[in-house]
Amino acid sequence: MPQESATPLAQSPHRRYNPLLRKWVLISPQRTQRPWLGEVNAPSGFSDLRHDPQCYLCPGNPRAGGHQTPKYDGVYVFDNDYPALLPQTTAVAEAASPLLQAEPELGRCKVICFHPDHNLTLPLMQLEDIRKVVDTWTEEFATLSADPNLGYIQIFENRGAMMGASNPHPHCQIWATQHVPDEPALETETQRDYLAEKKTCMLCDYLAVESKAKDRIVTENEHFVALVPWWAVWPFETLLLPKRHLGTMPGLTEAEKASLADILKQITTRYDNLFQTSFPYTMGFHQSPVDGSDHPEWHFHAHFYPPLLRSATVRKFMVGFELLGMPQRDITPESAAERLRAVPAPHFTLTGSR
Ligand code: H2U
Ligand code: ZN
Repeated sequence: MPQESATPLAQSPHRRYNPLLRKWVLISPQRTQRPWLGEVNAPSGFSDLRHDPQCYLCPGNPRAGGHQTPKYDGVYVFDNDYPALLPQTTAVAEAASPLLQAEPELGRCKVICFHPDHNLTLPLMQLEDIRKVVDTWTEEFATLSADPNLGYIQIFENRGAMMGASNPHPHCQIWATQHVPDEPALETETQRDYLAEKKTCMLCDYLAVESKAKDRIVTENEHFVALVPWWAVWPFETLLLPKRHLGTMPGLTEAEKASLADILKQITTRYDNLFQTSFPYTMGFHQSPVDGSDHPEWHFHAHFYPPLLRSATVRKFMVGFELLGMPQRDITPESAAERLRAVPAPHFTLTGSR
């Protein structure tokens, strides 16, 4: 048995449990006692180009398959011209073995342009314009959830080439699927089991713990909290939680929608300011499945998974031990939250640094 001592978590290797996904993350804070090694890159990732004639998401430009993006002036939604899922199922051949299972999967794929301006990312958008995006997400969720063929709706944004985004024009995607995908299916199971056992909501309880501890909270407003979760895998991963228990975006009040727009602007601004770059990430909303069952266990939330580690160019790779064993991180979630709290709040491009 290895010797036990009372070394604080901030100094010794340990693992932390993620109850939403029933997974562990290895934390090795002794590798970088000080998370900040002083590397600074020139401000990057921003462009002054408001309209790119080559961009298929800019108003009035041609898209694939002979489509044209109209001259929109707010938020613009269209069916993905290269959808990963199709609205009709096609039968698949019977498996030759139970070890070779396959089943059809139908779905819908949409693209949502946040704004006509090619270079206007969420942190640079006006609050009222982000609010229009929140309203569109809510309407799209409500419409798609009425389709009896669909069981789950995933809204997500891939931002930056580092995350595989094919176009810098601010946009997100919706993939709505017949089956509930693995990650939200597991979150459904863990939240359901927690509710059955404790008679309370896991994420309501978690938020109460974090609100008391305070050291992982990055920012909050009247209705939302942004925090680096206890079990964060990515260096500056955050979780956005509504303070009230609700399962889906259509359950948000008008005031909560305004608060959601505000917390999105706050967190994405802090991200950009951290390394003075257009901070890459995958973000997405996890909402209750729309599979026809009641889901009292579900607490609506958003995950931000950003890959950057120390600067605008140095990223965390999930390779080696992480790929073969379990995720690992060096800086503690508490020091990541501290870094994100410490950055100045106004966006750096708006404060004269470029
Ligand atoms: P990403 O940048 O996150 O890859 O999203 C862009 C989406 O836009 C992508 O899914 C679609 C791609 O299929 N697209 C169109 O629908 N029409 C086009 O003309 C080009 C790209
Ligand atoms: Zn564009």
